Amino acid sequence: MRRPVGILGIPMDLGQDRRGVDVGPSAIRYANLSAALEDLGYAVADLGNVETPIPETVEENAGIRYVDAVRNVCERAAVRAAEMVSGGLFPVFLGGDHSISIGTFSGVASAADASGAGRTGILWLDAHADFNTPETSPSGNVHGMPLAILTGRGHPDLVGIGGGTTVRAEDVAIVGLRSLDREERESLARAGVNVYTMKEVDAYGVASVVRSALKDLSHLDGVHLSFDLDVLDPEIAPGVGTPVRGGLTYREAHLVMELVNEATVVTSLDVVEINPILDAKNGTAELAVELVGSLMGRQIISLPG
Ligand SMILES: [Mn+2]
Repeated sequence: MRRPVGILGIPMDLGQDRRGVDVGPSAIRYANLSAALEDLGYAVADLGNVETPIPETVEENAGIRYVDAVRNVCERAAVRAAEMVSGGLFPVFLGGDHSISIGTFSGVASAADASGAGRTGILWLDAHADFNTPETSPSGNVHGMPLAILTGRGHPDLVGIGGGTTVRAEDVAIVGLRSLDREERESLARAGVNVYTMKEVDAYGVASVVRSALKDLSHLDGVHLSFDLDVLDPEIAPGVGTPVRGGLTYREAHLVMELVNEATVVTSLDVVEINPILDAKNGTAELAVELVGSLMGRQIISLPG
């Protein structure tokens, strides 16, 4: 039987410069995420939001911006994430900027590990690798660092929080990459993460790329899908924190989700970096809800029984 879905908002915008992604959870709820999942036959529990301070009320740390506050929010998110897993829910986390994944992945992976459910990997759908460390980051913004942190690289206050689980580089696949900082490129290449850029998508087709990425992760017991809306082309998803031209088209994005659904490997989900202030009539959040529907089993033709 399919697990009931738990929804948890983490309205954090401390990991980046532009305001607006803190409104992401409201925008996705306004686009009727719960109803879309209930239509697919899931029981849905909305568990509200993780308490998150606004930048005006927290102290700026030297070096990495707001590192203490980001850490606190991620610790809280990790606790809630672990509770969702041990309560038998399929967790859907609504960001917020991508630094929430430091907490969400740590929480779900630690709980899966502790319960004997085994090893969890990551499918990272993103225009960026988010693989900066404090040494390589041009901005000091944490949302450019979560994947490095989750593999054990980065600021000691952020590595190993929420149960201490890190992920091995070979248990991670990035799809849709098209923008890297110079030194981040070197560290990503050295790390041994499975990487599929938009060049591979263009050359081989998105179906072939997704199948390869799923094969890279096939040894794992579970996969955390971290879905940064900026993997989509800004023409179809203008309401994101850091848009980059040349992303997935509407049909490519649905096909990614449909193929991932067929593989039945995903055990938890982040939906991050939606910025309603930069959006047009909430279209990016509505698209996110559509794509989550495809990930969770909506079919163009569904046969009875
Ligand atoms: Mn990202």
